[in-house]
Amino acid sequence: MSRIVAVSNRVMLPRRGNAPGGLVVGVLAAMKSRGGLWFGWNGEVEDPCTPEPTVHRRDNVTYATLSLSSEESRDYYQGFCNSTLWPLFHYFLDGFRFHDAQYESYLAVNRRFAQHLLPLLRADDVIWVHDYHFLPLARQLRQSGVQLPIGMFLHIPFPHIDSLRVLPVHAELIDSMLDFDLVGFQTQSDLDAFLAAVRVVRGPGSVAGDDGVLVNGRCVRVGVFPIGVDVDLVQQEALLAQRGEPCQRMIRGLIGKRLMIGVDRLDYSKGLVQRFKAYEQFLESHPQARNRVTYIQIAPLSRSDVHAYAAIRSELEQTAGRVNGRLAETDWTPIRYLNRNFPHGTLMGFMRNAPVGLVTPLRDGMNLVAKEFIAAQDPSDPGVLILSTLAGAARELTEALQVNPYDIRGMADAMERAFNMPREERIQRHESMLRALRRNDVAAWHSRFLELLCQPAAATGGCSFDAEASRRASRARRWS
Ligand code: ADQ
Repeated sequence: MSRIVAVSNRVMLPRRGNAPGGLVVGVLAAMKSRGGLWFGWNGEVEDPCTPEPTVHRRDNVTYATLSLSSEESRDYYQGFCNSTLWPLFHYFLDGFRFHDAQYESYLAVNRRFAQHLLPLLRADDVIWVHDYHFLPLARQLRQSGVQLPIGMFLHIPFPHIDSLRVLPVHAELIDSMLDFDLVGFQTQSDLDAFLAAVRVVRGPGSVAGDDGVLVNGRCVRVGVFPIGVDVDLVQQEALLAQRGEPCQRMIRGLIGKRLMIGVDRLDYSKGLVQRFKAYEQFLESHPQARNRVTYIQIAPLSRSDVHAYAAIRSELEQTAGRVNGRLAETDWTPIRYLNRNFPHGTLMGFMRNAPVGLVTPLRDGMNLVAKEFIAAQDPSDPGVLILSTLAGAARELTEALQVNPYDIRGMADAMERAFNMPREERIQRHESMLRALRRNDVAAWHSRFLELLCQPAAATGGCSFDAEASRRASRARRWS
């Protein structure tokens, strides 16, 4: 079996107290089950940056990491990754910025990482690149002569071409993505948006069907691979944590109030301000709920050196403060807002104790918290998930109470409905969503992706359309 080489912006060595985010959880699951090499940034910024990768081995995974220089952190990471690609791919055009120098830094970091990866590669490797930080990595590796299979999975949404066009280098980026052998997306609409962009950049003849793109006679396969969770593991974690001190303390702190929970990285894409306002509206229009429910929002700070993140943080503090100031009683705090990490198991225990889970991003590639909330529930008395239609997870979790995250009144009504949903209905919705979770769990996600990446294109039906007809069509277009 080939060795798997995973490449991601952030590589985290498993350590007690680490709270890995969505991408890391998925990659770690793939690496743990198959072993291999995990290569990327170690999260540190130093001048000068590490000249060579630092290598560690844990269980059957080798970790090879590099640091970033302060200039790279500013221009590549905070700049092009977090102030250009992240807002654009999540459709936040207000927050979008483009600077040539930051794009140059993005290319240079991709080049530097490719150069350091080269000597670590073996002849039988399969390379799996993750996310928007490394869209041009395959191009850099190919230019150095690498012919191994290289796949890319995009964890965040892929925007429609009409938004993507605002990025001056969009054609170049799309083109470089076509140096991968397989490009995977969370949902069908992300894939459709990518193929629409490819048609515009390379001509309609390059795409036929939705499983392949033809580039200079070579087939680049594309597909949908919704990321999932390890359902049994989450269930075990939730059960175990429920008996532990942190959960018991949380339950004591509720003094009998019913819990509504939100768990997110603090990011403007997660819709937290709208969520706080919807809760305020819910308490205003349903005064009987006051002093009976408590909303706990856990949101550890992320990317706090990017301006937009500092702004959302202060807006949230003000909104939570206002709601609590207006409505709190001596024995009741309506919103408990915590900017900190918890061990994963503890979070699953918190979720199991919550009759309502609130996952209302303004845009999200998938959202694993939605899936974890369902998996963590007690099947005989499950909680209700309120889920944004703009999260990738909404495509699978159709039995959640789906809401428009910009519709404050709609979300407030959903809270009322969730707290009062009869048990029978909750059980039936939960069963159906649990089935969906098991169909697309984290093992299915990585094994489907890697199987396809390891197979030659002809064996998988990718680019099964008539390549010669497609070439004729693009020649005809050039002359018309
Ligand atoms: P994120 O937006 O980071 O990642 P998300 O899907 O929301 O990820 O998952 C977050 C993960 O971090 C969950 O496993 C959650 O339990 C954990 N987590 C969150 N807050 C925590 C806390 N306070 N303490 C400990 N753990 C915490 C990107 C995309 C998503 C996509 C994932 C995976 O933006 O759309 O679902 O990758 O592909």
